[in-house]
Amino acid sequence: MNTAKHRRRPLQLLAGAIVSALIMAGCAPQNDAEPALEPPEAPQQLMPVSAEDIESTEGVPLAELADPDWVVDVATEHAIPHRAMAAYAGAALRMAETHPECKIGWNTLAGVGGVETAHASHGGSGLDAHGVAQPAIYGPVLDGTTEGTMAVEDTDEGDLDGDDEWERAVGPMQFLPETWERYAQDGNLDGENDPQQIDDAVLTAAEYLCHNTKDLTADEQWVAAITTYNQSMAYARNVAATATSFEPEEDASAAEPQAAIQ
Ligand SMILES: [Ca+2]
Ligand SMILES: [Ca+2]
Repeated sequence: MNTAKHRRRPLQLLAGAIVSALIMAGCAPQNDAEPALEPPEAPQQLMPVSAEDIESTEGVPLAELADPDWVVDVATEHAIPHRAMAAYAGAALRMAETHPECKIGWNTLAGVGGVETAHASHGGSGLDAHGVAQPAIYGPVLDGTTEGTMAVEDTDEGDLDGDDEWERAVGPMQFLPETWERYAQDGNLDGENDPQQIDDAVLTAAEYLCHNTKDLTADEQWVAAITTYNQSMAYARNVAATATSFEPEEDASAAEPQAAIQ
């Protein structure tokens, strides 16, 4: 039984959320342990195909914004759960309307979601018919006793993370409760902001990534956004590699008919 392996991943998941919270509190820690790594190039920001008959994303649940056939095809191609793919795609379409300057692609969100919780499948979880992680996803208790994590005292009285003494990162996109409270969005339009619900979590991540960012197609700004989510160049490189892996392969035979259409 490989206990160490099972324990390691949550530590990786949480490093960034912790740092994000500390940055917001104005006391970013030194990051001496990590060797200097070159920042990655920004992945292409990929846009989904919209569902037919949608003139505005306003008032439409995130999961209904992208073309359902496109969602299934791309999700299957990249082994992303379909429900998570619908959320990534819907969030990119919504943001294109509400924050066009940010240019966030579905693959940046899928890169974060993939690295954080393997698209809400971490620890045997999965998304139910409402897009809610079952069982709910919680990071380790941030009481400072686990190597690689810091102590983060409770801010939510246990409402979101079930712990009224310390904090735990919550949901598919691993938000600390304090960060969630600040940026929370209602992606599925059910009137609740639920960090365990994939549309809410992904749209909140998109808002967070675009909050101080002008253009995610620029290398420096993409890296700045991702390292705000998690202040680690290794993390940024990991997300970049994951997001880049979703780019369509160059296919000379496919290029010709597309060129003909134009
Ligand atoms: Ca708490
Ligand atoms: Ca909601």
